[in-house]
Amino acid sequence: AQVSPEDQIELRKAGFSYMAWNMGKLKAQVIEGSVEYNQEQVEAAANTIAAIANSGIGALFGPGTEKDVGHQRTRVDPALFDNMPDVAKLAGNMGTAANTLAAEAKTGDKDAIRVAFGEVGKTCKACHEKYRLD
Ligand code: ASC
Repeated sequence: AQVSPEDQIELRKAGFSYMAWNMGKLKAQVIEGSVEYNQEQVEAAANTIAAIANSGIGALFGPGTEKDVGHQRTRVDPALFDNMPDVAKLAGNMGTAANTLAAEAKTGDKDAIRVAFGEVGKTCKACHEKYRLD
């Protein structure tokens, strides 16, 4: 089904926000310890991050989504649209790192989860530094 440029921006932002929310849960439980570690919740958060990272969210960076549309604001750098092979590589790295995080979450090995969490964070940052404005 066709998704309008305005809806593509809304959906991709929702996807990234939902990933960020789940990264926050992991941060609280395995990095900061501000929330007690819960195996089921950690697994669910990691699985959710992996699912979104591997969902084909890149398809929501279609023509006409290089700038704000209607009510939707975007911080995307228009340069992203001229570098799709690189973007696909960065996205693939995120998917791979997120799958590793999900696998480590399943084991419950907190040290391994911390490392895998850090690796996922690096893949978020890699794309932001290249293709997100401000
Ligand atoms: C998050 C989040 C990001 C990434 C990034 C990692 O939890 O919202 O954008 O991690 O900060 O460097």
